[in-house]
Amino acid sequence: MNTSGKVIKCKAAVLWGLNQPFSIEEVEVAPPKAYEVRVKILVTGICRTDNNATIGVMPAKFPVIAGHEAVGIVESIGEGVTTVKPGDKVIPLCVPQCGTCFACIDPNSNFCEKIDITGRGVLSDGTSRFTCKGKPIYHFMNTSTFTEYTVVEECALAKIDAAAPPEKACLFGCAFTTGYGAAINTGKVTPGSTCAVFGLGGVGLSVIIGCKAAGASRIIGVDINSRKFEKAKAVGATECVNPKDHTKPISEVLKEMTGNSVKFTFEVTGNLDTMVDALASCHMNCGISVVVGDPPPSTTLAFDPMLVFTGRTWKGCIFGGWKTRNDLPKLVSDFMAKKFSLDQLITHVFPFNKIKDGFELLNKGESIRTILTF
Ligand code: CND
Ligand code: ZN
Ligand code: ZN
Repeated sequence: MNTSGKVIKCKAAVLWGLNQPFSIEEVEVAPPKAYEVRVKILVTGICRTDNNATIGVMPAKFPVIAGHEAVGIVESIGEGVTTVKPGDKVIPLCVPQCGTCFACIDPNSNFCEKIDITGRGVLSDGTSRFTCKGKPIYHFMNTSTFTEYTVVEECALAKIDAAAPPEKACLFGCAFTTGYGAAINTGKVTPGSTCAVFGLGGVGLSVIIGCKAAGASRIIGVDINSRKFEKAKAVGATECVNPKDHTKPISEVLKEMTGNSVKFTFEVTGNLDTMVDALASCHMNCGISVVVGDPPPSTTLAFDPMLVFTGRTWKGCIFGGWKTRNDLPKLVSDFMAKKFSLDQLITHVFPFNKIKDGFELLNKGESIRTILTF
C-alpha cells in the first residue's frame, strides 16, 4: 500500500512524563513536510542517553518518543528533499550536518546548530509530526527511533550501504561512532601509548576499539562493575581495574600500575566525580582527557586547577566528533570491509515490545547493547 502523503498509524513507545515507564501506544505519524523525511525504523538500540531522558538527566519535553540509535528505510520524502529517496537505507542522526552553519563549515567541528540536545522536541517549523490520543508527542534529539515510523529532517539522515545488516549498523547511530571517534578524532590516540577508559558500556567499549585501532599498546578498562571486564578484554583492553577494589584514588592506582605513563583517558560514565578522576589519571603534563559521558544538566564541577595548570588537556566530544552525513557512510563501509567487528557490543536482541526489559537489563548492568527489532 502506498502510504506517501498519508498519516501512518503505528506502534511507538511513548514516555508520558518524567520517571514514567515506556508505554507502547498507537501513534499517528504525519507525512514529512518540506526538507523532511519519513523513515520506517527496522531496528533501534538502547543507549544510556535514552535512559537519562526518562529521569531528567538528558533534557526532553514530555510526552516524548525517545531513541536515537537506529537503522531504517526511507518511506517517503517531503518537498525539496534531494539526497535520499524512498527505499534508501538510512541512519537517523542525533548530530545533524546542515552544511551551512559555523560548525558545519569549520573543518574541526561537528556541533551542527540543528542539534537538539536542549530538549526542543520539535522539527524546524516548531511543530511535531507525532500525535497520540489527540495530543502532540515531542521528538527527541532529531531522531525519535522508539517507533515504527519517525520523521526527521533531511540533514539528520545518513544514507548507508543497502547491504549493511541493520541489527549491527544501528550502532553507528550512537555507541560505536561516539566511542570510536572519541579515541580517533578527539583524543587522537597515538601508537604505543597507554590509555584508560572509565565506563565499559557500549560507548566505552567502542572507545577501546578506537584506542586499539590507533595502535595503543596498553588499554586499561575502569569500571565499578567487574562483570564488564570480560567484554572489555574481548574488544582490546589489556587489563581492567575496579576502583572499588582499592582504597587509594583511582588516579594513584593507575599511576602505580603504569609508572605514571597514562597519556589518554576517557570518561564514559557521565559522573562528575569520574570526570575529575579521569582528568587526574592522565599524565600531569602531556595527558589528554576526553569527556564522553553525558554530564547531568545544570550542574557544576569543582576541580583543582593545578590539574590543568601543569599541562593536561581536557576535551569533550559529541558523537565522536564526526561530520555525520559525510563520515557515517564511510564508517559503515569500513565495517562492511571487516575493518572492525561490532559483535561483542550486542548482548541482547529483543522484539520492540520488550523495550522495558531492555532498559531493565541496562539499569542492572547486565547488558552492553540491547537491540530492539520491529
Ligand atoms: P552504560 O550505562 O552502558 O555504561 C556505563 C558504564 O559505566 C557501566 O558499565 C557502569 O558500570 C560504569 N560506571 C558507572 N559509574 C561508574 C564509576 N563511578 N566509575 C567507573 N565506572 C562507572 O552507558 P553507555 O555506554 O550507553 O553510555 C555511556 C555514557 O556515554 C553515558 O553517560 C551516555 O549518556 C553517554 C553518551 C554520550 C554520547 C556523546 O555523544 N558524547 C553519546 N551517547 C551516549
Ligand atoms: Zn550545521
Ligand atoms: Zn547514545
